[in-house]
Amino acid sequence: MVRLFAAVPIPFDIAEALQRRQRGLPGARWRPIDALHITLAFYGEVVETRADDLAAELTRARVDPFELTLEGVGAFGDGHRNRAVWAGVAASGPLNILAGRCRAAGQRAGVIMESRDYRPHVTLAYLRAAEDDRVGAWMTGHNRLQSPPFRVDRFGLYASVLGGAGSHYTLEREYLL
Ligand code: 2AM
Repeated sequence: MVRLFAAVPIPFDIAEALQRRQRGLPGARWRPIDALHITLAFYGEVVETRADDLAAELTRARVDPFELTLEGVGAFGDGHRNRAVWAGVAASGPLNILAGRCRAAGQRAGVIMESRDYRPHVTLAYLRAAEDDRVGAWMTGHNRLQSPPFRVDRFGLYASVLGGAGSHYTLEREYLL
């Protein structure tokens, strides 16, 4: 079994600017710079043969290259506490279409997909017992985040390997738009 997701990688200069915001929040486990991405579709644990089918189906999940801007920050919680902080993504039709096509590719390959709404974001940290007022203060300090627009001309199929210091991602296959 392999844990898979499709994602848009964040260009290095944009990721470096995000990295400068990864501080000042006790309890945050900041994600390393090479792990920063925008998930398009999450496939979960998939058997290897189905992973091969998925990789092939994703060749049909194409849109023309497009531009994205990162905008604002936020937090995801589970109703009790905040679990992650993230950078937001300015509304993008092409991104939503690409995400829908990656989801459809999963369904064609026989992956049982979760039915969550698609909320594009770049997770900056997972939180371990971070205090709500500190999370609020960090968000207030960064809510004017606005990246320069960057061109999206590829996406990847990534495997997520759970490790002691958080998940590590490996690029399994890259798709040029
Ligand atoms: P996250 O960044 O908000 O945690 C690899 O885990 C990627 O798939 C992450 O970007 C993660 O989002 C996303 N993802 C979507 N649904 C997920 C789920 N049910 N479990 C784990 N990761 C999920």
